[in-house]
Amino acid sequence: SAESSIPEPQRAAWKKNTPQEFQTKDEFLSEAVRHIETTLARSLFNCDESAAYGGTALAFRDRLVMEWNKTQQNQTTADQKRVYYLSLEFLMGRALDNAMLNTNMKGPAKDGMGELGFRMEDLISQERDAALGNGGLGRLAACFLDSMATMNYPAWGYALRYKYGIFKQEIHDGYQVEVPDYWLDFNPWEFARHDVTVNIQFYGGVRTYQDDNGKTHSSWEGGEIVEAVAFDVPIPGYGTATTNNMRMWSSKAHSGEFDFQKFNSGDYEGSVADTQRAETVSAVLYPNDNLDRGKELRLKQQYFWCAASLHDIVRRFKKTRKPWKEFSNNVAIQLNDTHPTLAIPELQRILIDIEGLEWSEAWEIVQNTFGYTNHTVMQEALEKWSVPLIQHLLPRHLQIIYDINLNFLQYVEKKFPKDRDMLRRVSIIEESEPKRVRMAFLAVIGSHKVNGVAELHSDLIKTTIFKDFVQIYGPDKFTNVTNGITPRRWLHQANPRLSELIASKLGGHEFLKDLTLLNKLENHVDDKAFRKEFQEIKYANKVRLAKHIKNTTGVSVNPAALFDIQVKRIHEYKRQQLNIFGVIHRYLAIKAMNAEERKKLAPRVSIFGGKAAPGYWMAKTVIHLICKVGDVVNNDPDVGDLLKVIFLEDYNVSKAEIITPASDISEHISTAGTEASGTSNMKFVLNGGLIIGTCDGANIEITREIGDSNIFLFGNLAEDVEELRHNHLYGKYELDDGLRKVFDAIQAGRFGDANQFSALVNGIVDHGDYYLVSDDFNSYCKTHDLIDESYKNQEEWLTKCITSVARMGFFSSDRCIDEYAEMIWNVEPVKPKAEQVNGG
Ligand code: F58
Repeated sequence: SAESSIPEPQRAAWKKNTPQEFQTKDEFLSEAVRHIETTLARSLFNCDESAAYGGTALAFRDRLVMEWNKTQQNQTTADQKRVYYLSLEFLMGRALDNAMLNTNMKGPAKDGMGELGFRMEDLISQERDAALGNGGLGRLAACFLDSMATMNYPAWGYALRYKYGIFKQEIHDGYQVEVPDYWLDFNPWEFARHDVTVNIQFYGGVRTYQDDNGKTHSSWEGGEIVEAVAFDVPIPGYGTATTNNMRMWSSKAHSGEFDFQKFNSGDYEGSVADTQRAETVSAVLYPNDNLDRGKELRLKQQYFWCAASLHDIVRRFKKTRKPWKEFSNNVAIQLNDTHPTLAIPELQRILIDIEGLEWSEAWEIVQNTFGYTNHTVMQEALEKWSVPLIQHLLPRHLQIIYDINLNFLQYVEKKFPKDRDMLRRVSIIEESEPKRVRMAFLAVIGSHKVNGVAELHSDLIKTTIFKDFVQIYGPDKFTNVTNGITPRRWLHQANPRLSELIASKLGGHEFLKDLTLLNKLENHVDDKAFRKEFQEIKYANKVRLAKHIKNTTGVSVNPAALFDIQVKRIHEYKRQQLNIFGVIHRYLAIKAMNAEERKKLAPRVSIFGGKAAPGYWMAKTVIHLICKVGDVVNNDPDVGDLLKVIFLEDYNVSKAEIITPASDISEHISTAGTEASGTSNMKFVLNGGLIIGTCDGANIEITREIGDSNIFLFGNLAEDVEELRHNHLYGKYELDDGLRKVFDAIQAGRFGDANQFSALVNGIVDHGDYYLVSDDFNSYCKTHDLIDESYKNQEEWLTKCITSVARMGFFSSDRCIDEYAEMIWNVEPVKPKAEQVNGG
C-alpha cells in the first residue's frame, strides 16, 4: 500500500500527532470555540449567531475531512472500480444538519451550543443554500451523492464551482425580480486544492503530421489556456464512515496567462481584463430549466468542466499503471443529461492524440466507460450546438465528432442498406443552417447504456427521440432507473418528528437506510395513539409553514385549512396556469354561494412557489397572475378563510424542507408525457401528504405502489396527447364552460390589467393550447371537488396518508443507486476500515 512506502519513524510521528475527532459535547465545544476565536477571529463578546454557525460548521468540516482522508486512502488501496458522476448541477442545499446527522454528533453539538446560549435551529438556518442547480436534475444529483456515500460506493461527483448559483427570487408588486446569489463569501464546506489544477485549452487549430512510419497524427495547438482549480467538498454517508468527494472546478487565468507582454507594454488594464475573462467561465449558473439557448459561454463551461474532470480521472487511472484496456474496468462515468457529452470526444482525443491508441481500441474504451441519463423528451430542451461554434472553440473535437459520426453512419448503412432517410434522421449532424451537433445522439452513440428516469419516460424515449437507435442497437441498450430521493434529508431532517414517530413504531432508525422497512407501518394504521400523533405532527408542520407565510407575505392562513401546494420551477408544461385557473374557478364558485353553501366548504390555502427563468415571459406572467389573484382573494371579506392564495418567494432546497412536510395535497399536474419523472411528488407522499396528479412521470409508479385509492389522478393520457393537439389546431374542440368563465373574469379586469394576461389566455383560446389546459380543466376541477369531499372525512384521509407513507419504500435514491451500480456501472461498495467507527 501507499502507506508502507513511508519509513516507520515518520509514520509514527504522523500518527502521534493526528488530530483526534471530537467524540463528546465538551470536545465538540472546544473545537467550535477554537474556530470562533482563531479561524474567525471573534471573541465571546462579538460571537453572534453567524459566528456560532461558522464555528460549528468548521468543527464539523474538520471531522468530515478526517473521514474523507481515510475514505479516499481506503478506496485507493481497495483498487476497485470507481464511479464518476458528471453533473453541471448539484442542488445541495444546506450541509450542517446533514453533517451532524451523518457524524452522529447532533445531540452533543446542540447541547454544546446551548451552553453558549444558542439554539441549533437558529444556527442551522444561518447557512446559505449551496444552490448550484435549477431544479429536479440538480437535486437528483445531490440525492445520488448522499446515497452513494451512504452505501459505501467509491464515487466522486464532478461539478462546476459557479460563483453565482441560481438567482434569488424577489417578488416586487407581484413581479419576479432576480437578484444574484453570491454564495461563496463564507463557505466552510469546501476545501481549496490550489495544487490540483488542469490547464484547459480553447480555440486554436489542428496540426496534422505524419510520423516516421507514415501514420497520420493530429494535434490541437495554439489558442488560449484557462486554468481549472479543484475545490473539494466532503460528502458524508449516513450510518457509515464513508465520506466521498465532490470536486468542483473553478476557472482562473492561467499563471502564464497574465500577459506580461501586454503588461510590460503598459497595457495593464488589458491584462487584467484577460484575467477576468478567464474567471467568467465558472462565474454563473445558467438559469434555464428545460430550455437550450446555445450560448458560447455555456459551451465553454461544459468543455472546461468535462476536460478538467477527465484529465483528473485519467491521471488517477495512470497512477495504477494498468494497461488502457483496463480503463473501463476501473472507471464508470455517468453523464447527467447531455451537458457533459463533450467528455466523449474528449476521452477519445486523449486516447488517440495523446496516448497514441488506435481509433477502434480507444472507441471501445469510451463506449464501455460512459452511461447517459436522459431527463427530457421535449424538443426545445434537447441540446444542439452549432457546428461553426464548436469548430471555433474546439476544432479538434469537431473533427473527432465527424469521425465518430462517419463510423456510426457506415455501421447503420450496413445494417439498413438503402435507407437514406434513416441516415439523415440519426446523423449526429443535423443538416440545418447552420449545421448543428445533436448532443443526445452523440451521448447515445458514445455510451453503453442509456436510461430514462421513470417507466413512462423510459418507454417514451424509445418510441420518440431514440426510436431509430432502438432499431440500430437493439432494445437492451435502453433501460429505466426510476428516480428516488434521499430519506435522510427528505424525511429525517425535514420532518424530524415524523421520523422519530416511525422509528418508535419500527424499533429504530433502520428504515433510513432501508426504506422498504416502512411497509411495517401498515400494521399500525389502526393504532389510535399512532394516528393521533401522526395527525398532530402534520398539524404542527402546517403551523410552522403558516408562520413562515405570515413572516414573509404578511398573510394569515388557518392551519386547519386544507393546504394545497404546488412548488417547482414555473413552466408551461408543469401547468401552474391550470392550477391558478382552478383557483379562480373556486373563487367564482364561492362568490356565487349562499351562506349555507359556504359553511359546507372545506377551507383551503393554495400555495405556489417556484422560479421562472429570467427570459421566460409566459412563466413570469403566470407568477404575476398568481400574485394578483392572491391580492384580490386574500382581501375579499366574502371569502375569509375559505380561500387564501399564497406565492412563496424564492423557493429553494431549504424552503422545500419547511414546505414539504406541511402539505395536505400537492399538485403534480404536467401535461401527460412531458414530466420525465418529478421527484417532489415522492417527497410529499413520504411526508404524509396526498397528491393530485396526471398520469405522467413517476406519478404512475407512485400510484402502483400506494394504490389508486390513495392518489387523485385526473386528465388525459400521454397516448392521446398528439390527437388532442391536432384537434386544437383544426378547431375540433370546444372551450370548457368553466374555463370560459375564468377567462371572462380575467378579461373583465377582476385581477388587474387584463392586457397583462392576454398572451396567457390567447395561447389557450387561439394558439392551439399546446399543453392541453382546456382539455384537462374539467376533470381537474372535478377532482378537486372530490378532494374537498374526501378531506371532510378526516379519519379516512388520515388512513390514506399513513398507508401511502408505508408504501413509499421503493422511492429511496438508495434503490436507484443500487440499480445504476448493478445495471450500468458494474461497481461494488468498498467497506470502510474497521478503525473508522464514525456513525456505526
Ligand atoms: C428534470 N429536469 C425533469 N432539467 O424535468 C424532472 O421530470 C425529473 O424528475 C428531474 O429532471 C430528475 O430526473 C431538469 O430539472 C433541468 O433543470 C435542466 C437544467 C439545464 C438546462 C436544461 C434543463
